[in-house]
This record gives sequence, structure tokens and C-alpha cells, in this order.
Amino acid sequence: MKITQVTTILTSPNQNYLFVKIITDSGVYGVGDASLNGREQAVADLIDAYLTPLLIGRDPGQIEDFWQLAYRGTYWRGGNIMMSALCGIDMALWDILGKTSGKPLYALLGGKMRNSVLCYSHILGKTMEDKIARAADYVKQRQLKVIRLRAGIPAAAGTFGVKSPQNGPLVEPWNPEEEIYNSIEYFIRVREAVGRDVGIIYDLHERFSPDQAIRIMRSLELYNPFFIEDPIAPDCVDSLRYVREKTSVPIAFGELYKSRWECLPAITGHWVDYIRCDVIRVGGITEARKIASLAETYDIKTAWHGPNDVSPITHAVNWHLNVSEYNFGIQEDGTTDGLIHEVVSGGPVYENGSLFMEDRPGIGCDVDEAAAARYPFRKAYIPICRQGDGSLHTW
Ligand code: CS2
Ligand code: MG
Repeated sequence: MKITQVTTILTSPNQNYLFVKIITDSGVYGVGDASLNGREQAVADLIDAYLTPLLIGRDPGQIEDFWQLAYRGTYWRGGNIMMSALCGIDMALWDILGKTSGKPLYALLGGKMRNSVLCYSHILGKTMEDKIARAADYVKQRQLKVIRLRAGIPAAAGTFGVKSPQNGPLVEPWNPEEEIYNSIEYFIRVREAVGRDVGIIYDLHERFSPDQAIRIMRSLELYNPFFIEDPIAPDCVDSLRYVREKTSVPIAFGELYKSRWECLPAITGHWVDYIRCDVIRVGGITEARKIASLAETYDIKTAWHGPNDVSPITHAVNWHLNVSEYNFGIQEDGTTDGLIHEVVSGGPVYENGSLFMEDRPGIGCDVDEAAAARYPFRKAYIPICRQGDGSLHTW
């Protein structure tokens, strides 16, 4: 079997996505997700101009060889654009392998270890009061076992949902020193609203310095966070160790890591309790299973990144990883009833705090190219934060 065609599909059903479709001479094709919020076009260009010529005529079954070719064959190694491109291709190749062998992806990864996947949902709302007021009802109505809060209110405005093209990022005010107390109060009030038995994840979204994050985390120790996510930015590896040593709350980290080598110090040093890479950012299934296996070796669990701005294809891949790995921890639930379901079929479904998927060969999703064309891509940016004095802060 040989690869005859590689198509990149940019589309915006209220959110920008980049899908990859790899077609073979046998008629079997595979689909993958290469979406990189805010830089989708750059990933598509890389695939079209540089990677597609390397794929045409190849055996789609040589997945590891292509991964190494794309990663090491550039000599320069990959950043976010490279790894996202590689992921779209890697997923499509695994999808082809599943379809040709008649097996779901999880069966190729070693088979099912569990039938359902514990997940957590975001508490959304415009203000802190909205979110606090909504939390208890939302938990009841969705039968949630675990919820997720995010620092910065109304954080995420402008990340999810692209309504019109942009020529630059939205600017959100953010003054971390002033937000420390609000952030602590928010968590405590939600804990009071939902009671002791609901797990609460707190995504600090790289918004605080190490010392600020430590103040928040120590103040929350008594309130039993399920984990604190991304308390600090990932750039200085040593800072994570510093934070780890000063608080006992569980830490989840990794959505900005781009490879297993970036994860390594956090894993081998036990600076994290959950590794939560984004499968797209690390170059796909091939790399994610290696990261999961490294984490297993060090008694660290997985919590793959899976917000609403990744497509059902990636949620499905997360699910296959979750059911087939020993050290599964929890999964972020990004299932939505948005327009994306007109473009992508399949993917996990939510029921009573867990995710389920039907058995289908491969990843179990398909992309409808005609539907994708109905929602043309609109260039958009991830927002940025500026502090009171005008200086930029990690969003
Ligand atoms: C977040 C994401 O879900 C999360 O944990 O960190 O919502 C992140 O902000 C977006 O994926 C960025 O595109
Ligand atoms: Mg996060």
C-alpha cells in the first residue's frame, strides 16, 4: 500500500481547525488533527510545502520511521508548528493502520484496560459570581465527579470561538499581584458551593510567578484541590522544582511541552503528579504513548489536554490512549454540541462524569470536506495579557 495524496483542510465552524487527510492507493484513508490555535495556516503551509512530498509513495504503515524522519530529518528539531504538522500526519497514519487491520486504535496500543474514562468539565461564566452561582447546579445536572476552574475571570474569552477574522490579538488586562486574593477566594467559595465530594481542578494557566503561585497553592492546601494545573510558565525548568518543594498540593503540568525530552525533568524529578501534554503539541500518538510510558515508570498519571478548542478527532485519540494505558489519571472533557460536529463525525460521548466511545476501526472519526468548506478559515490569534503598566504578561 502506498500514499497517493495528502490534503490539508482548514476550516472554522466557530473555531479554527486544521485537519489532515492521507489517501492511499487502496482507497483507505486516514484523518488527523493538526490544529494549533492562532497559527493554523503556518502548520498547513509546512505540511503542503515540505512534508507532503516526503509522504507521497511511502508505505503508510511505517509510522515510527516517518515520525523520526520529520523530527530528526529537519536537523533543527521541531517547535510547535513542526510538531503539530507531525501530529496531523501521525494520527492519520495510525488511523489507516487501524482501518486496514479492522481494529480500533486502542487495540493497536495494547488493548482496553478500562471501559470508561473519568473526565472533568469546565465551569464557565462571565464573572466570578456567575461561576460560583452556577457550579453546584452544573455538577448536579451533569452528574460531574470533577470540575475545573480557571484563574483569570472571565478567562478564555476570545480563545474559544472565532466569529470574524482578526489582524491581531485581543488584549486582556491582568495584574497578578492583585489577583492572588481573588483567585484564592474563588476556589474556596466554589468548594463551599459544591461540597467536599466533588474534585476541583484549578488551572492557574501560567498566570503567576513562582512565589505568587506558591502563596495560592499553600492557601488552598486545606481545601483539597484535585490538582493545580500550570501554576507557572514552563520556560524555566528549575522553577517547577522550586514550586514543588514548597507545597503539598498535587500538580499537573505540560500543555506547552513539545516533546518527551521537555517532560523528562518534571517526570524524573517527581515535580508533577499528572503529566498533561497536548497530543497535538507533542507530535501525535507515537510520542504521547512514549510520554505515558515514561510517566508510568515514575508513578505519574496522565491527564491529556483536551479543551473545547481541540476537535473530536483529538478527543477520540485521548480516549484511546486513556483506555489503553496503565497510568490513566483523568481526562479533560471537551465534548461540545457545537458546529464542529457538522464537520467531524465520531468521537467520545459524555455520560455521568465519564467518556465513552463506540468501537470503530482506527480513531473512529471522519471529516466531511464539503461541510468544512461551508465554514471557511478565519485568521485569528490567541489573546495576550497586559498589566496595568502596559507590560506584556503570559496569557
Ligand atoms: C487550557 C486551554 O484547557 C486548558 O487546560 O489551558 O483552554 C488553553 O487555554 C487553550 O487550549 C489554548 O488554545
Ligand atoms: Mg490548561
